[in-house]
Amino acid sequence: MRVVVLGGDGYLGWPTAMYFSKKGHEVAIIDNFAKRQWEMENGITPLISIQTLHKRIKAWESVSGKKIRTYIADLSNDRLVYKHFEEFLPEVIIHYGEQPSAPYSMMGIHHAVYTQINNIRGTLNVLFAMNRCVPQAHLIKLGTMGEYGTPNIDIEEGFIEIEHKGRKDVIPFPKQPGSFYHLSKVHDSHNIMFACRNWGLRSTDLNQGIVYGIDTDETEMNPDLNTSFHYDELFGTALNRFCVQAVAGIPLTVYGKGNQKRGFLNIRDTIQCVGLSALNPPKEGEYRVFNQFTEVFGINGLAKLVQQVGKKLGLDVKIAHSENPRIELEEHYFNPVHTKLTELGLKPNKLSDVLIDHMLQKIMANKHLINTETIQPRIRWKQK
Ligand code: USQ
Repeated sequence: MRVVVLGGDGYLGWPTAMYFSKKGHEVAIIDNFAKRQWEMENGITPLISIQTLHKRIKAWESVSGKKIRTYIADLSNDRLVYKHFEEFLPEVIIHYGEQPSAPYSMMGIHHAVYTQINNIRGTLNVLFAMNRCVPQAHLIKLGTMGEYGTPNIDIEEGFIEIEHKGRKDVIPFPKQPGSFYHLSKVHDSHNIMFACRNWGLRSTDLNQGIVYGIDTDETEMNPDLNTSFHYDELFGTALNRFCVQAVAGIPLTVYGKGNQKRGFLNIRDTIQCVGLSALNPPKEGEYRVFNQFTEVFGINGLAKLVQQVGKKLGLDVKIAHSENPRIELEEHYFNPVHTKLTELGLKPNKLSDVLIDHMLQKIMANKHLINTETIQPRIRWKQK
């Protein structure tokens, strides 16, 4: 298959591109290096520095013998999206090319507006370009479990059957997202569903949970193939942050009571889920939603796990509950359905002591690179 990875220079995009390339697919990356710019804007870097995309691609070619094509383009530029789709003619479009951080989107008006314009416009351009150049292609779009929020009922997989005044219908599950970033994904979902219904496009919207992990099989092949592992307030997700804090000797930053529950998955499972989605495309005109996570954890539980595993490695890990910088429920019901990817054959890499041990050891080997100034949360959800 010809597979294009939008945002192929990122934390998930780069390992995804290598995975499909290794499987023998023809792979191209489209990226504008926006993530590297957001890092510079905020004075943050991944823990282990990553190579330029050009060097990564060369390193990949030397270990795998396979070429990955690159197009440097901003998805906001519709002409470039059309041009590159016309040239590469992708059969599968994997779309990670968005601003992915909830805190970044909550920094203020400019960051909120930027996040929504960047994400929604980029996705609209992809839909129009797909419709014009490759209407039979399959769009695999990274959405988020955060689109649903934390309602007091079971979360279904995209759609819910409702009986109202004696009539029934299956409609999109209600959305109650918790940040302007998560809202951007909701708006994308509506636009994609509309394009499928109107133009007959096909798409899988992956409502992904919180990803953790440093390595995939491909990144481990050569240090120049590392992916960007963040631990700062903006781009570091909870468990990744806790592991770095444990090594740095900083009390784990649990926000509020820590009883917030979320769906989590290993970075290896992101790749596996995207792979399964690509191999099992939807029908023409079909818009489907998969809830993409493997396990539910409470934030306190994760912090305790890191503390326990850290202790075995001689780390004295403390846990500190700080005032929650976000506006979110700290005690809530959370029971999302997630069977569709399992039905397609997903074999989860579940969180274990061994895995946390592996992450902690890798971080310990790079302890000197930790910038402790970027760890404490500064962005508040409440605007003055
Ligand atoms: N949290 C802490 N301490 C921290 C960081 C986070 O207690 O140091 C808590 C947050 O308050 C929240 C939970 O952990 O309750 C998750 O926060 P997060 O920063 O790990 O994840 P989030 O902001 O929700 O966003 C991440 C990704 C985003 C993806 C989303 C999936 O950055 O791209 O869409 O996870 S989900 O959360 O399921 O919507």
